[in-house]
Amino acid sequence: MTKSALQIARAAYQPKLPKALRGNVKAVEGAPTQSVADQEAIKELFPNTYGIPVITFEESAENVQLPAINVGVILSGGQAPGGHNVISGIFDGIKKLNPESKLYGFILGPGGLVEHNYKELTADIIDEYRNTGGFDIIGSGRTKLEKESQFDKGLEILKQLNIQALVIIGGDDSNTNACVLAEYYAAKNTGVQVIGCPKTIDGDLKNEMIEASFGFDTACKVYSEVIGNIERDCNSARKYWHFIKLMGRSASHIALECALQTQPNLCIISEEVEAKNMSLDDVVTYIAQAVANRAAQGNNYGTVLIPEGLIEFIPAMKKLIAELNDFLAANAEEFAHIKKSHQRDYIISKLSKENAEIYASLPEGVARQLTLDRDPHGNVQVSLIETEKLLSDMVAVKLAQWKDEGKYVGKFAAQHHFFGYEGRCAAPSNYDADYCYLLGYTASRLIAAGKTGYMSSVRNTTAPVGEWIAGGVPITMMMNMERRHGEMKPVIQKALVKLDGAPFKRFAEMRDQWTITTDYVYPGPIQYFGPTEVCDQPTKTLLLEQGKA
Ligand code: FBP
Repeated sequence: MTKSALQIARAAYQPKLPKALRGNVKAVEGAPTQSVADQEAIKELFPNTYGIPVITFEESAENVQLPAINVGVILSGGQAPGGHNVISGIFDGIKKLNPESKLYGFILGPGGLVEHNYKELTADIIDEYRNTGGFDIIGSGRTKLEKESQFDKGLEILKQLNIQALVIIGGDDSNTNACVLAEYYAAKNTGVQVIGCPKTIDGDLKNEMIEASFGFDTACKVYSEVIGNIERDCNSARKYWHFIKLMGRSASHIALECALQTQPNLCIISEEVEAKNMSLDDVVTYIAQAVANRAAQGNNYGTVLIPEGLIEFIPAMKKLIAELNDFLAANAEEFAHIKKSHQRDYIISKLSKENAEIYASLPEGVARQLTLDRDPHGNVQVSLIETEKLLSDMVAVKLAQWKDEGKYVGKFAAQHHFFGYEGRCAAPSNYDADYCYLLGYTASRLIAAGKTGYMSSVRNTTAPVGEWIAGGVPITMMMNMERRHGEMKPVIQKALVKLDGAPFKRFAEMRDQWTITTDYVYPGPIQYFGPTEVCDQPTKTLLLEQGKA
């Protein structure tokens, strides 16, 4: 395989370890825990994994040699930079405990466990993937592990390979499923432990004990590099408004972090739109007003960041999507037979009057995108909805109207961008390379300590790596009950942008100035080698959350 010069140099990077983990460790147990909400219900559903303590690993003088262990690993859901380092951390961790230990990777996500599709990950394979982006070492998938028949089928192969522990690397839904699996295997006394690792570029799997989901740091740096480049182009040509949609599913963490890094003229935060009960027209008016204000100063250019989940946070659109979800779920067969050219009218005829009116007002493309297939969790695939085009089209219409009324003088020409896949497989930044390796290494220590139902946790990550704190957090501690597909289910609470949190507050303080002045920041590409202030900076979100910016 031909490798780039950077790939060759980067392969030699040795992730840093905190002092406490460099030698022998001991697991120190904290007080019993409880779930964030709905304690009684969660306790009843997870009798074997509820209430267990938080674990912290500390240095130990005792050198414990353990029998060899076999471990399985699964990559679940969307790619995020650093997955390969989690796997190399697990590998190095179990080999250090006993060189005879083995690591098996299940192919293409949770489906690999159920279908008994696996491969042993040997040292030569692992070495090929150290510090690289992507999930291609074993591939990823979105099969949901939730049925007992799947758990039993998985158990067959785990027993056959003598696997004592399974590490599931995934987002909130995959870790919820990991916890259900841990409980099931514990209740059946199978002897199989299950450990989760917090992954997702979206940044929405975080709480008091999990500072960040891995991949968020690198993905935001990649997007911010390109947004900075666009801003510079924008400020050079001075003739376009750039509408940039950013991945991130429901939460606006990516858009917010990129705004803090690049200081665009505008950034919409979905959580604020919902809190202010804004309509689509309110959002359009807000953008159009900023365009008009800049035009009044002779600046017919600018940059707008839009989170991909925005549409679902506009209360009226949310209602429309909910009705569409129910309707399409119940009438999938009939809808599939409607000619494409008749689908719009068909949907309008089936919706309630209020929603039919909103649906009819949407541009053709967006209306069609709202009826596309749902993901396995029943969600609209927001990455497929071209919100950036929808908004710029509607802004253009409004500005034309204002021009007729003499309220706007200027030119409006838009360019559209969507950044998502570009950042999900980037080579992990030093932060993600270290963080991920350590999440994997810590998972191996949780396994060695006989733990199950835990998420690998690494904290204090705005300090130098030597001071990072490694341990495990009971997954039940992060759970609450939520309605899913009409039923109450235990799930990990999704972390949306907090409007009273420091990152949003900083943005809110600065945004009016950024709208009027052209105060762009150009972060440039991720640096892997060089001074620590250039190479090892965590995200602004994390620094602000920890009171360090
Ligand atoms: P995860 O929640 O699985 O980490 O997915 C992240 C994500 O990149 C979202 O930001 C995006 O909406 C989605 O995946 C796209 O899904 P797909 O990869 O299936 O197109």
